[in-house]
Amino acid sequence: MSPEVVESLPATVPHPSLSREQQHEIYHYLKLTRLLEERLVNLYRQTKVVGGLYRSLGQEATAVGSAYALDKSHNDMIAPLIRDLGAMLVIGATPRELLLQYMAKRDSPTRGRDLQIHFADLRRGFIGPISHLGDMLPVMCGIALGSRLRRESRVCLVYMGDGASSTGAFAEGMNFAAVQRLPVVVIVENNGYAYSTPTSRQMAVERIVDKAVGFGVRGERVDGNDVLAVYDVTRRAVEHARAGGGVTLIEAVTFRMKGHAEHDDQRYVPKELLAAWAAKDPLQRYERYLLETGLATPDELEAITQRISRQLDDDVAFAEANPMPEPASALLDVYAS
Ligand SMILES: Cc1ncc(C[n+]2csc(CCOP(=O)(O)OP(=O)(O)O)c2C)c(N)n1
Ligand SMILES: [Mg+2]
Repeated sequence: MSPEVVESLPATVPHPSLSREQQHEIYHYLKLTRLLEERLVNLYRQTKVVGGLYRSLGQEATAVGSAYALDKSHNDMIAPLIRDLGAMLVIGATPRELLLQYMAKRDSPTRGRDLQIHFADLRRGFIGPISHLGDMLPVMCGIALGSRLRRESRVCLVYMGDGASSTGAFAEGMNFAAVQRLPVVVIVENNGYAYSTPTSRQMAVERIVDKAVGFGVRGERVDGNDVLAVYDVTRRAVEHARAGGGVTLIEAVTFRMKGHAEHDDQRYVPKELLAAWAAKDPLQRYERYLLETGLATPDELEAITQRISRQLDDDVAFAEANPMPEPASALLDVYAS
């Protein structure tokens, strides 16, 4: 079973509640995610990226659309995974700090101690991924419970892969969140594979959203390549959670267009499957929508792209010029005193 294609119909009228400016902003984040990753691939090939590079190519709409549905005025929070660069950007991580972090440079958020998107900023509302799959959910349950005890209105959004949704940590976290009716939204990004294992070889359910029934929570399934559909479904889940309704499990059906990481040539993925999903590219699809509804002109989209490219030129130059950390700094911030 490869993910059944749940394609939502192409929208032909402007979104009823998002303004033109907001929809341009969504385009900015989709494009920024794509172009930043392209810069990272370049740096990786020059051996300037330390560690692995995990692309979100083809999945950008899931990360961007869901994070865009959160509300900063309530201090909502995300727990991203490796393929949620777009969500990190939406919530406020900057391309410059991400480039520094991928290159483990002196002025990176973790000063070279960790890599990729493994860093946190509670003020901006993101916690760093834990490598152990599934564990972000129990951690976010703790944050959500703590917030509720302090009578805060925060909603916590947790990202999971299809593979992660087969772990014990996922089951424990779902059950705890469900029984406590925590203000948690879980997005399972069903991208067809976990490493080289197709979804059908690591779970027996046809639709991941059906797992919601077993935990007694709301479930919704969405076309993960339709950024506005992802936004709508997440917005509903966030409002439901904030009103005290508890957890929603969202299955976003999408596809991993690259291997697990840059070293993986994904020869195990059928070519026809890649071609079929390439035709559903989330960025092109959103571009078509903006142009066909008259929400943007080609010149406006080009101007957004040019702005991003100039910003990335500066940020890449800055990150490349930044030195590696001093070896002695490895001991800083390790002990409290
Ligand atoms: C508990 C645990 N088991 C195995 C791994 C090794 N591992 C890292 S990523 C990955 C595949 C993840 O697949 P999925 O959850 O579908 O996310 P995707 O990479 O497709 O986004 C595995 C097996 C791990 N990090 N944690
Ligand atoms: Mg997967």
